[in-house]
Amino acid sequence: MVGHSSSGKTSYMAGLYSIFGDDKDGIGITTYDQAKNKRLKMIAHDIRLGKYPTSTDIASEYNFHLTINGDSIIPFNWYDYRGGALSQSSKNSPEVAALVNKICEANALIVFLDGEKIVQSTDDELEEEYEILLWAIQKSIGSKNNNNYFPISFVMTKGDLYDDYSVLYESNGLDYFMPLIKNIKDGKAAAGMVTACEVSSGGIYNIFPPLLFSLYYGMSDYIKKRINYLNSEIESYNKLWPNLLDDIFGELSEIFGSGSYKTDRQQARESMAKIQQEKNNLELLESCQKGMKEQIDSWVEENVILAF
Ligand SMILES: Nc1nc2c(ncn2[C@@H]2O[C@H](COP(=O)(O)OP(=O)(O)OP(=O)(O)O)[C@@H](O)[C@H]2O)c(=O)[nH]1
Ligand SMILES: [Mg+2]
Repeated sequence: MVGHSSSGKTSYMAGLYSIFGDDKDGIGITTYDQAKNKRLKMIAHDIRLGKYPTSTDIASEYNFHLTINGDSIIPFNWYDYRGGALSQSSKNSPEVAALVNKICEANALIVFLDGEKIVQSTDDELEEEYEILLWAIQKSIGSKNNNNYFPISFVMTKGDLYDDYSVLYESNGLDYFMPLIKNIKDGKAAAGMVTACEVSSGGIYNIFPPLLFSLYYGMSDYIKKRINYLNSEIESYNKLWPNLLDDIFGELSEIFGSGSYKTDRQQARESMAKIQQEKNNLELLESCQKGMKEQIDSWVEENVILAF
């Protein structure tokens, strides 16, 4: 996720985690990093009491696992890009180059637009604020392969400041992004959406769409690549160790105990079991795609998101 300082990235992440973190029901996210787990929950707890987090002064990365009904399915990394860096940069700065690289490597992008700024800023202020970000996103899309759609979600934050989200949708700031939105719509490299959210003492609303949109469009490429890789691993294990999976001898040596060392074959069998487990997980995820698309379509119908 990328967005300027104070656009609401960390608050969003904490809001997301407070609802979907360690969720045992349906889709959830979890981190085994106990310190981060505690910190995210603490931030959300504080926000509900009206106290926001301090600014993220360094870029931080969360190593999450996607869970389905509490079972860990795939690992994914979520990068909280330090917003402050963008305002002080020029197009040729190393920080901007690093951002472009990061977006190129990513499976999904969530752009945070400060709900206060996009409504209040003048054209000049918007240009100063968003020119580099817009340029970086455009450049990244240009270098994506066109085999599948790269998901880009624009999240307008701080929706609680307005009686109606239409203020955000009709803002000068969102208008500034229209050329990029049109490019995404007309091209085949990316799939885009806009939504508004709020994370405040009044409640946490509308934070699931960017996650699901990112997952739906971002994961098919990942699943394909991973399954191809796992299949090639299975093939090479099978060549080296025929009939590894119904390895009776391995079972027997486990029962009788083979001393303090593990045989190569036992090790291979364990690796093979892990590969099979990951493949099962990926296939389970793949089977959720249809349901995810239906959910996204119903959000479009209900104007919760605007897709393009
Ligand atoms: N009213 C309202 N204010 C919000 C909301 N989200 C964030 N804020 C305000 O915006 C400030 C910045 O939020 P953060 O989540 O820290 O923003 P950030 O994008 O992580 O900022 P950096 O870490 O500096 O890049 C908070 O201190 C709040 O004052 C929201 O949903 N509603
Ligand atoms: Mg932050």
